[in-house]
Amino acid sequence: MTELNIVYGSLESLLPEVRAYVTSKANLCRPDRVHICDGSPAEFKLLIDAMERTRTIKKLDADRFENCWLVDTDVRDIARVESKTFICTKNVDDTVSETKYGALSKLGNWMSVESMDFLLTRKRFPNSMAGRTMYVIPFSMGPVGSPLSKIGIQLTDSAYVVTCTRIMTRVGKPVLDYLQSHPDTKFIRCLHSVGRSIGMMMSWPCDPDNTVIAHFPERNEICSYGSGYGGNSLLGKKCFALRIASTLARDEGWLAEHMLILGITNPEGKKKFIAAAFPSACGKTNLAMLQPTIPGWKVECVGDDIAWMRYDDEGNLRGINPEAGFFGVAPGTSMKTNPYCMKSLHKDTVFTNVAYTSDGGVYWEGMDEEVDLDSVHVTSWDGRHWTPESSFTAAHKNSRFCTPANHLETIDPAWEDPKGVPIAAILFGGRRPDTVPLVFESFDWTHGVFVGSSMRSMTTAASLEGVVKRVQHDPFAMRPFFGYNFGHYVQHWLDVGKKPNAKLPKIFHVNWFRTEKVPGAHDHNKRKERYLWPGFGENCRVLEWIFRRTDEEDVAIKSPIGYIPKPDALSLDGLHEPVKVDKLFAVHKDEWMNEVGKIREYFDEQIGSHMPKEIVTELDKLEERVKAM
Ligand code: O2Y
Ligand code: MN
Repeated sequence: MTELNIVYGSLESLLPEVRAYVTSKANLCRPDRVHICDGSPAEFKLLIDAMERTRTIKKLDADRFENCWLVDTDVRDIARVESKTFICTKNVDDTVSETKYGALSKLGNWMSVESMDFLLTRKRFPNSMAGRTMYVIPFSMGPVGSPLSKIGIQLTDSAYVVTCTRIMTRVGKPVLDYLQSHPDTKFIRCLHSVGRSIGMMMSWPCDPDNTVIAHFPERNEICSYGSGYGGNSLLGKKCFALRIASTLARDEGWLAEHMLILGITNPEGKKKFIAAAFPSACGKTNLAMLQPTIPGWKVECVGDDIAWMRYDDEGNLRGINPEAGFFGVAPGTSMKTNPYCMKSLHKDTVFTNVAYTSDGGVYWEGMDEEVDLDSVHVTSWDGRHWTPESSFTAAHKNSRFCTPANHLETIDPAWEDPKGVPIAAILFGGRRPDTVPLVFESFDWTHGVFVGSSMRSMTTAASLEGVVKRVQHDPFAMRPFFGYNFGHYVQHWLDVGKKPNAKLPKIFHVNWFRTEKVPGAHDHNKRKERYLWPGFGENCRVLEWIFRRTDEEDVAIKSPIGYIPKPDALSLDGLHEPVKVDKLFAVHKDEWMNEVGKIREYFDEQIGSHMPKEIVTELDKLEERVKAM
């Protein structure tokens, strides 16, 4: 045991249990220095200085961007790595469902606790922080002290990770003070190292060949080695707030979900809150920050990625956003698609892997109205001169902005309410070019759980491995984020619906991405497709129908897959272009027979006997209804 070289803060500010954790991991990783974070402006300056010394960070033009920064990562460290992400439990069944026909689980990777402990403590972490500073970040997921919040302690050797964690969570002194006054609080242990990279002056140290992200739900611990990027390294986000929290939620009777929360107010001033689950990079941030096109309606944002929901004493399901910032996908975000977001990105924001303009600004695909490409030079995220004619993209497809939630003009007044907000509706959604109508409502809670279980969506670039475009199963939009056996997770959702006195939210499915073929148009031998629905701000028309349904208004008719809007019930006044309502809501027998087959195959191969019978019955009932069409 060697004496720790504390260069900022004091060990005495930590509870004995936290101190013991810091000491034991420092002895394993051997940092040169230890910095205990307080979240102060002085600390921010130290972090920026450290990143400027290693040329990790670049300041953007101060006239247009107040305290905004650009970071480019190593080209091999640009997204979550699902194949290297593990849940480690005593029994394999606690993590993954029964698979058949020799299939590997697509709903999580399991490794034994012993094997992972051996790998981490003998191979990965020894000396991994040598030459660097270990930062100790006390952080709260959710408002400090809320009964719905949880606390973590992250140890990391990346100043970038500390800087982003200060935006994405509540860090430092308020958390330490809370722990001192509540010494029995359980905290989640989060260890992160960018790894034993060759050459200490590299601007983005990482160890991609040896990356591993391990979760130990039975001892509330996360260990991440080798990557400094996003979900791999900001451990409060996917690792804690989804994988570990979903397990805590199962044990404590609540829900930790990959969902945005928005507040919607009608012209009469009546307000409701909606939670919505979409797979990664499918427009959750845009929906959460939507600017309605129908007069008199208002949408405000509680959160854009994660929802923790729990019943209150009156049986209302109440949700909080456990985060304090947005780590959103940059490409595609523009004044057209998300004006409120764009306006909030001019202050206190860290951009990662977007392109740099010669006038000290940023650029990404979709920003063509905002940046005059004739008057600036653009350097791509990976350092190449870029023009609109280039054969490569200016920004990486998974490039991100990291920005504080409270800078958003439409942040909901209740976004930090420690009680959470009452959830009136839950939406599931995906990118489906065919088969799935713009919106449908489930018949009841059990049918809604089936709808969540059978979600499918086109792949996106949010994961390193998810680059080939195809429709894949993504149940509850949680495919990469389950902390335990998916069959047990579905059972937990069914149980949540059976709570006595529960005022259950209605469950819906939405699909903004249905297309039709453009007659006669061909592109490289492929038929061209166009969207049937304008999306973005116009999605408030769908939210309006959902709002009315939560008031039990008689604006729906039964279809074989669920309730859909009665003819004329969806408000279409003022749309710039007419929409083909018949095509948007068509339910085709052949497509749904195919859908039923795909779902059955997936349930059988991936979940087997772990799938609750009630859900298999829902699938049987869907098949009967479709056959009878
Ligand atoms: O690690 C990354 O590439 C970011 S992952 C991410 C970040 C913010 C919100 N959602 C996601 C996601 O993968 O769902
Ligand atoms: Mn996400």
